[in-house]
Amino acid sequence: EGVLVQEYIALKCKVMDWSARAMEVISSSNNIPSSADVFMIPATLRPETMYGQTNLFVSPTITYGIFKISDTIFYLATDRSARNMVFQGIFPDWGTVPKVMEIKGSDLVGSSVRTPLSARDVVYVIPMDTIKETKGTGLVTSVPSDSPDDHIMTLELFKKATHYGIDPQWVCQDSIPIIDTPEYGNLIAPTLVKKLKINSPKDERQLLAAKELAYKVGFYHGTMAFGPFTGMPVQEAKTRIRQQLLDSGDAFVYCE
Ligand code: A2H
Repeated sequence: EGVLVQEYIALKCKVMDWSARAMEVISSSNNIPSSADVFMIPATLRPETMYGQTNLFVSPTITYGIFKISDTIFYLATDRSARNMVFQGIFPDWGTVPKVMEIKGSDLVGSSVRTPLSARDVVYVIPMDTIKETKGTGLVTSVPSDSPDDHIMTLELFKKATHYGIDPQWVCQDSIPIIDTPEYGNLIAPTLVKKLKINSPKDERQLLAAKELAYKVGFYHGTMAFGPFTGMPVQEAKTRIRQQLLDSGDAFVYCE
């Protein structure tokens, strides 16, 4: 990671419905008033793709914390990211990690959240094994149109729903075209996954190549194909959409 600071946009995705298991764990802890809002907080480097969110990924093996912002607002993320947030002034008391409870990622699967800007509005929480506890907030918003990782994981989960212990209906099958490119059309990730013959999330080498290409082509040659900045180059739209998310209070800057 060197000495460079990575600046993420942390998105506030309000929980609409808990999975049955999450509901059980949360009500028995008695630490979150039923009238409070809990937000799952994915971290992204690509705010301009948020129109295309179709699911939210959690790691089934990570234990997440729920942190108190106020009597009515709570954030869900990894402990590690919460410690960083303390020093960035995101929590009310500088110096204290306001953790009220813990919950396993596997218990969160099947919950639903509201996703700011997304054409889909409310999306399901589904599992992704490759999420690292040591990066971001340990939650990843799924944009299968522009992220090869998200696209291949979505295909895998749909094909092997029983193996993953999920309801296939939770997995959104339609990528939303949001960025157009001269090279790969307006569904860059599905196009690259096919072209590079990527069959599973385990095809790490090809996935890395697809990710780099998707990022470069999207950023340097892409134009917006969805939303109020349609027709604008991605390079320009990116900073505007980022600022819009911050101004509306739907996101905050998170660094590590
Ligand atoms: B990106 P970097 Cl459309 N583990 O957001 C694994 N991946 C994680 C993560 C974690 N703990 N936390 C964040 N990420 C993902 C959008 C996106 C992203 C698109 C295209 C590419 C892309 C929608 N998912 O990332 O290692 C998040 O997914 C390609 C790398 O810090 C985040 O941005 O550079 C990105 O990886 C951060 O990765």
